[in-house]
Amino acid sequence: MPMPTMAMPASTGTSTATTAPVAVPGNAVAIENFAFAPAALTVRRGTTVTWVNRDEEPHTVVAGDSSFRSKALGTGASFAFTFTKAGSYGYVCTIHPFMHGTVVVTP
Ligand SMILES: [Cu+2]
Repeated sequence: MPMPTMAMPASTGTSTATTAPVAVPGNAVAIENFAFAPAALTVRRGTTVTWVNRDEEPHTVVAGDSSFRSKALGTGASFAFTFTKAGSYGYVCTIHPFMHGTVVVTP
């Protein structure tokens, strides 16, 4: 006896959310909308961290303990610093002191 062929709806698959927010690569900090993103970054000792200004406004990246200091970064400009010592480095944008971030360097 004939088996009715079940018309299975084409499986379109579950919509896996592959559209993750554009993650900044592990060692990069974006400067966007007057904020550092991520504001807190943890890296291993010896890592070079790069800040990229994605704002229309100039920003700086200046460590609280002066271990690094960028000049004013225009739109699209970047600043890189290699952390050779473990520790916690707080930094600010000296133009907008309310902008601050932290890089934690693990041994
Ligand atoms: Cu700023």
